[in-house]
Amino acid sequence: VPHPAIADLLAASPAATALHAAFARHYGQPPLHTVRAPGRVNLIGEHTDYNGGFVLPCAIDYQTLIALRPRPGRQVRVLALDVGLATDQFDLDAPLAPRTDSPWANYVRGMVQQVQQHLARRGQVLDGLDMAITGDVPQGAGLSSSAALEVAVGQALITAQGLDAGVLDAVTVAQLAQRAENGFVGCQCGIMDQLISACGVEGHALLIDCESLVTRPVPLPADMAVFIAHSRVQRGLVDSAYNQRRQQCEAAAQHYGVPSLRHLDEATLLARRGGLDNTAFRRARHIVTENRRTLAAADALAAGDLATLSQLMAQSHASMRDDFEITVPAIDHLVQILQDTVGDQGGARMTGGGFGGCVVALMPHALVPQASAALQRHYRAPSGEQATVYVCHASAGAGALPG
Ligand code: GAF
Repeated sequence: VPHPAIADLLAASPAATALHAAFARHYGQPPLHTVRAPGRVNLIGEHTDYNGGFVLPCAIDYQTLIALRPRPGRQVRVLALDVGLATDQFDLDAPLAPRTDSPWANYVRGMVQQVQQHLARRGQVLDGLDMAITGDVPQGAGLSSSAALEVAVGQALITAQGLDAGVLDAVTVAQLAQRAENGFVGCQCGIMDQLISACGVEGHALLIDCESLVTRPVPLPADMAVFIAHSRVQRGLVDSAYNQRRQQCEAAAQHYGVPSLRHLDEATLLARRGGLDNTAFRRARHIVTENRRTLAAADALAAGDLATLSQLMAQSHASMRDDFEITVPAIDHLVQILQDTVGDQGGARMTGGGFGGCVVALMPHALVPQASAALQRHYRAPSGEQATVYVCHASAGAGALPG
């Protein structure tokens, strides 16, 4: 049975209905359009994006929704349903500053600013609009709720202005969203999260070359579930540890004399390691081997070779644990439980930036009840909480809802 398109399901969903009602109540008129952008889960290829390498994420069927209506004048007004109906308002002709009192607003402001500058470079002007935002991407879980918000704002502006892909295409939306996050929000992330949210393909993972930004959709077998377990370990020190890993990778690239670790092969990694400290060497080894594993995993998935996929995901997890040092004991335990359950019928590993957050497993739908039961029986976070499970379907990237 083909999975009904997410956009069609959403257009009539309770979330969209509640969003439209809130918009109409707040602004005194109904919205004219509704757009969506999904969160994501990365199947393999971790911390490779900012090293110009390969990643294999899929968009998930948890998303940010924005209802909108163009308005005369230069004001942008924003209503956030999930932040207690918080609001923001700013003038498109005034300098735009980050708001320290409401972090959520900075994703919106940063993205509006980027799109405005992009249009200005083409001699076009961004007009005012009203937006109302809601969504079900779990926040702080490592499933890219921020990228979903940025890309949804980009899609809202495209739809409000009727921009065609010649003016603003999906890859450019992702680049602008990454720039908004780097510059306006202050997180030095790579391009993966924004690109998969903008360019995801229904029923597929996307192999992304983060240097050229060329993508290859890789079909997920129809009977395969994308099983995500949130460890309930709060991701501590995420930004500082993330930025530190980035610096260590850059130092290693400099040592080897390559523009990025993407351009280092495994023979050279070993042959020219003299003088490089052991930590930076292990960081580089993770990136170089992870790029190889990611390319191999895309081929294994496309060929339906689940035994190979299983090994590659296990090796990826071990490399994140031992060489990149971004896992924590509770996450290692969670992965072990899932690996024991799925065996060579799928695979499991930590996903995302690390230090807590989520584990991803690919497995036949038939194994989902068993995997959930194993987690209930054998897993507790240090806080005593159980893992939260999300069984997902690979979904399409951002777009406008019908109607
Ligand atoms: C976070 C970042 F935002 C991504 O760019 C990526 O580096 C990921 O961590 C690790 O693979 O999600």
